[in-house]
Amino acid sequence: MSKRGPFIVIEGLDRSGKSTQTALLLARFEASGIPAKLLKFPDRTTAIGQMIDSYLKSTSELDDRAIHLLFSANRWELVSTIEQLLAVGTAVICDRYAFSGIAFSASKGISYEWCRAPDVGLPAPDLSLFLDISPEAAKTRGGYGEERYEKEEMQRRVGEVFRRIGKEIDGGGREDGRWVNIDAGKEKEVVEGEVWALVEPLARGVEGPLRRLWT
Ligand code: 2DT
Ligand code: MG
Repeated sequence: MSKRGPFIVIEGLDRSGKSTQTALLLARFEASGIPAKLLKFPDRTTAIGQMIDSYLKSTSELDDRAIHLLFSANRWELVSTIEQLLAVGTAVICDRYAFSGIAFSASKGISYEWCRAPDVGLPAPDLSLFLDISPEAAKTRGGYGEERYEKEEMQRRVGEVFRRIGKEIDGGGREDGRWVNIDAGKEKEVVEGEVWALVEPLARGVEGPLRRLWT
């Protein structure tokens, strides 16, 4: 059986270097001659994504559960794209995924189980890397931006939920892939090396079917 592409998710707090690291990872794949595609959630280009974008920029208001479901729908509308890419052997790198969905909404006080439900059954990453940075270190990188959620107290709570998600995945067998916390406070080159060391064993393809999240 031919191998499918690996599905790699990079999660992290604001200012953790997610955009930088996902771009560097894509470049590593390209330099190795391995086809790869970088996706980003929320994907603000779709109709649903535009609603999310205006919510994040505070030009619209939405009920906490309604926006949560839009974030999830924004992933479901990309599922066939992800599946098709993986099937032809292309690596898919995602900048944020369902774990951000849970972490941010649960931080607003919605129950963890309610937050997880709409994402049950999504393609499961083969590897999830969490770029962890303290709010203090984030501050030294120029602080947070203007968007909703980019506040120290929110980021602190979000980090706690991310760590809970990671523990559950590590303790929950293989269905949800593997979760690794990375200290994103280090130099960008160091973080990049750690990321590639974890991704490289999967880079040329994965045996076996794509798993489903939390099933
Ligand atoms: P970026 O700064 O990465 O564009 O993210 N978010 C993201 C959620 O609340 N739920 C989700 O499901 C996802 C994917 C995190 C924009 C903000 O959107 C938040 C930060
Ligand atoms: Mg942001």
